[in-house]
Amino acid sequence: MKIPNAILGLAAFAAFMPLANLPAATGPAGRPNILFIFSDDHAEAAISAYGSKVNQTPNIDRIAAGGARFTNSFVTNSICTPSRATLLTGQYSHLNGVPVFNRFDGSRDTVAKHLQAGGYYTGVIGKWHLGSDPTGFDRWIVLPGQGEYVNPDFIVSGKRKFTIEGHCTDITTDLGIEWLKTRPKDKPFFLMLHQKAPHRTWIPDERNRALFKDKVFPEPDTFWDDYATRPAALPENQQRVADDLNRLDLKLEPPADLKGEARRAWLMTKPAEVTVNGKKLTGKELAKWKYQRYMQDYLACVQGVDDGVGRVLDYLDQTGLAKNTIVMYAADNGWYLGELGLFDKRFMYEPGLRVPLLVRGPGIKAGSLPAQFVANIDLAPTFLDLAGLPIPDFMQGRSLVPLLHGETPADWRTSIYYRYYHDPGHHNTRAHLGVRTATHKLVYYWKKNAYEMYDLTKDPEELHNLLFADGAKDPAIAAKFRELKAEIARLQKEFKDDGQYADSADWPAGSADGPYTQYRRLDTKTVAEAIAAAAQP
Ligand SMILES: [Ca+2]
Repeated sequence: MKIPNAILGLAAFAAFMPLANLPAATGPAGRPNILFIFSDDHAEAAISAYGSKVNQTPNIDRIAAGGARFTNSFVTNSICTPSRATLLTGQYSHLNGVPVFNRFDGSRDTVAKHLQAGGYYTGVIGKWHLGSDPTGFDRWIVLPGQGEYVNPDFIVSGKRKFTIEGHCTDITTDLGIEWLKTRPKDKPFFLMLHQKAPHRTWIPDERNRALFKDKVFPEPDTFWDDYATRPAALPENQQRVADDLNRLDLKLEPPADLKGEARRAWLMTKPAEVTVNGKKLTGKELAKWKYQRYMQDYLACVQGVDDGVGRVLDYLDQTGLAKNTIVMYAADNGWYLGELGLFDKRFMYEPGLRVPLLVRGPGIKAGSLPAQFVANIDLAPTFLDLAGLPIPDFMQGRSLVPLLHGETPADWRTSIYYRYYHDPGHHNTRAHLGVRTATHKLVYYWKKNAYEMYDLTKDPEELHNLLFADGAKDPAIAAKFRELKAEIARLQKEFKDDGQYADSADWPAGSADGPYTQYRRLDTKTVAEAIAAAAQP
């Protein structure tokens, strides 16, 4: 067991967490509540506190203004299901058994089980996407698989399911507030409030759709990137705005006479020609139009998430809970807003690797900007440390509590190890691993035995692969290449990555998408009825 940092660095917590009571103290006055708000595919570049050029997120910004905004926060495998398994276990994919979209084994040890056993009332609401039912939670209500944006189904314990009418983002927020209202008041709480939005296919609520439908967004500098110097994986990727958005993504209306499979096939087609207001668009002109359509709906979905954050923060303020509640906001993976011509995540270029992380609450200095390298493996240890509970050895991350208190442990990490497996998989994105340091990045496409290396100080947009052609003949480049390869080897040893899932034949069985067909269907429910149903075993 590692000694909780909350015990070591107690000064900021002393006012409400007496040393003598640690770690057994329970009750709302003894330990902080933890509200973790998670969204799906929310780019750091679509948050105004992070300097967004395309939208304003006033409510997420409230967390930054009242607390800490991490400026170097990364993800270790930039897709949904693996990120969620890491969130629960504090482990890399190769140890938690979820390298791709496979089912999480609910009998594994998780942060929720430790918090529950440690006296917290625990819950998860919304997007789960781990295939198995949640374990370690006192009251949970989650979407089956990816879930739906409009009139979504939810599942609860006892293999039951029902529909709640409305928009998923608003419903998830309402469920969160109802959960808080009806929770037992004699324990601190740990609530994971997980929005489905702004995940593809980007269906916003009507009020935000109306706000964004005519907005125009600047294309990023690298939107027309030709991938010169990076032949290993970018040219064959299928997550390009210009070529890979389908008619459903673009909200094009199918001909009325199309039904069933024919209608579905029409919607799944990636159009090379679209008629807009009587004008036929192709080529560059069409790519530019697709970008606007994509951004309008994506950012409208983000706005719904931000609205929800605001309502939850208001509830905490109005009830007085805010003074003893840590609120965290994060996203499950990075996201491309047209950088390198891309949408989606996966690639460990900066937009895919970076994730927002904002934290406010007791003991955290308002407006602080921790710049240390942190990753999603650190979240589970942080929850436990905040709760004054020991961090089990199986967790590979470190508590962020010292960083939240303005301290920098002398041995804090200076590099991030990354590994993406889903190949063959969605979007034809090639499997890769790599390391990011303060100044450089090395990417290795192991199935192609191809490397890319970038100097992030001179080339922050990662357009110039230093190893292209005869690049490695330059002695300085060759030396940096050796250094970064050695760093990858060191990190693989530290994190026990033996390449367990490098071959797709070795991926674990089971799907993150269920099946949920055998779950018993109940009548449509209101939010209050749904939370009441979730309380029954
Ligand atoms: Ca995601």
